[in-house]
Amino acid sequence: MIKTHKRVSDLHPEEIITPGTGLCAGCGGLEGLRLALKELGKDVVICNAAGCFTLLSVYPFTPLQGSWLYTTMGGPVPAAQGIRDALDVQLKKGKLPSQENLQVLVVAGDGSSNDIGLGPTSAALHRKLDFIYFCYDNEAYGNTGFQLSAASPFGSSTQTSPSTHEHPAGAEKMKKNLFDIWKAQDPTYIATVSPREPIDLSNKFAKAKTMSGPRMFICMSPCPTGWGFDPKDAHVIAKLAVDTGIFPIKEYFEGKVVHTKRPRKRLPVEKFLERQKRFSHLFYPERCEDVISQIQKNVDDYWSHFE
Ligand SMILES: Cc1ncc(C[n+]2csc(CCOP(=O)(O)OP(=O)(O)O)c2C)c(N)n1
Ligand code: SF4
Repeated sequence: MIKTHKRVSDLHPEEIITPGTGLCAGCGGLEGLRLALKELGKDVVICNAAGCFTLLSVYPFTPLQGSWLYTTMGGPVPAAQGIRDALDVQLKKGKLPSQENLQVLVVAGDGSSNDIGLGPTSAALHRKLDFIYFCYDNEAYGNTGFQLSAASPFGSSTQTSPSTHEHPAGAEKMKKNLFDIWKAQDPTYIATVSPREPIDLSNKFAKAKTMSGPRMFICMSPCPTGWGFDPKDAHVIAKLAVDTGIFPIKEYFEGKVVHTKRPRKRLPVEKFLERQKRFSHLFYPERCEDVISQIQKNVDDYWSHFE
């Protein structure tokens, strides 16, 4: 039976990522990965797509206790396939004792996950590759200066989608629905998680660890540098994303989607938007009522299917 955590003091005390990394202070994705690795443990090999998290392990320094393979932006899943195959061959030949088997974990940003890496990922899902995918979703190409990705939300400003006279909303496309794209290929498990919901996150990783096949986590990753807020407020921003209903916390398992945390009374979306510089054009020099109302409507429409 899976042991479930009820309070933060139940979480594993051991840190698999030790303090002192090259990532920004207050990085929500890093907190998500720290919690995830507490659950997965040391026997993990990470296949990392080029992005911010590449700075986690820069040879010869690493804050990690497990192994790390750096790949191109499109390459982490093919790398995971190669490692899984190599482990399976060694296990089959009896050259690797079963207790030394490793969990293969992909760590990639939303740019890699939604854009260039999606084709190989879809192929691996089709082959039912046995791996876990951790997408830290900072809603842009963070490492290269915060450019628009397919996960950048409607109404946000990025380096390549600033608010202008002709394009006052900034990003004009809706965020790609990575959860549903994965769901269409019926993987073993998919979950969205937030670093501000550590019990929910940890229990989901504990559950996924007992399964095999493709398993996916999309981690809401407040990014002080790109989103424009004080690093000390990362937990507040992450909480507002859930409480406004902008970031639904859910899982997909055995054909069903279940919301594992529901905002009791959803706060207006502007409580989340007004705290970040990337949405400041929606409030100053004047309020863009049409864009704010559209964002609210999108959230209301989503939840109307489940209320
Ligand atoms: C094919 C390719 N194009 C561009 C780059 C340059 N590049 C390195 S990291 C990065 C951003 C990746 O964005 P994302 O996957 O969202 O991760 P994040 O940077 O936000 O951590 C880019 C564009 C690259 N490495 N490879
Ligand atoms: S730019 Fe954002 S996502 Fe990247 S390390 Fe810094 S806080 Fe994290």
